[in-house]
Amino acid sequence: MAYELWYWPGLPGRGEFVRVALEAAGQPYADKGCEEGAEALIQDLQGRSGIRPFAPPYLVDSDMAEGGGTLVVGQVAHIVTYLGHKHGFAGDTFLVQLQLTQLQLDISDMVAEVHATHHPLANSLYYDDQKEAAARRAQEFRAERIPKFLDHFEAALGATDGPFVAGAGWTHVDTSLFQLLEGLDYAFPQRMAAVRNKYPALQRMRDAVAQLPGVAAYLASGRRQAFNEDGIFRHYPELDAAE
Ligand SMILES: N[C@@H](CCC(=O)N[C@@H](CS)C(=O)NCC(=O)O)C(=O)O
Repeated sequence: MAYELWYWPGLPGRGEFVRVALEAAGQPYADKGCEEGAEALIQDLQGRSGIRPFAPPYLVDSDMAEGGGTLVVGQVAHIVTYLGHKHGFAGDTFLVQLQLTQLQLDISDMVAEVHATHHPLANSLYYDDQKEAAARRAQEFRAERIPKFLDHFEAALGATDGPFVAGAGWTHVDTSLFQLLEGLDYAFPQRMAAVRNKYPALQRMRDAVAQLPGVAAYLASGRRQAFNEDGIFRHYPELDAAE
């Protein structure tokens, strides 16, 4: 198998953005963190030298034709863009490719802000140790940041006739937006219910991604991990509200 995905077991987290892109593209992969556990992941990462991934997820591609080497790619935005270039879902022209990369980085920014709603002070502290700051951060995220980011993605989808951001063919941005919306719905169900009607193009894209044969098969497979309170997208009822 050409691809190995290394990510923490037991949570969809950032690894799921990579999984959805691989599944949409019909590319087989070994889900190494899930198969071998967290200790194996730590050992694998620490065993790598030189320019190595800073943190999971990372993708190992042992099928690099040029030079015959093994490539290790870190950073979600970079991984899915790499896959898109390799398998033809990163846009047709250089200009579109650049725009898709930009949107992919915007998605990474929003994901980091989602994480900050439950970990506003420090990643090393428990949620329980930063609940007060989390409540303030989540209130600001719900009121200001969700509309600002979703308006931005809705406008991007309005640039073509859709259903995808680059038009009729899906790209890595669509699979990532799909996963982002899934996560936002899990973490902030009241807020998302309140704003959902403002984003018809996002909803249409999301439905179209879910219907891609590879994604539909994955969703029906039972292999997709459920969201939980260990990942990026956590549902803490006290952090959600309609406003
Ligand atoms: N910007 C990176 C963030 C990677 C990241 O924060 N990974 C988390 C898990 S979702 C992690 O294990 N971080 C360990 C650390 O930052 O020390 C990406 O998008 O891939």
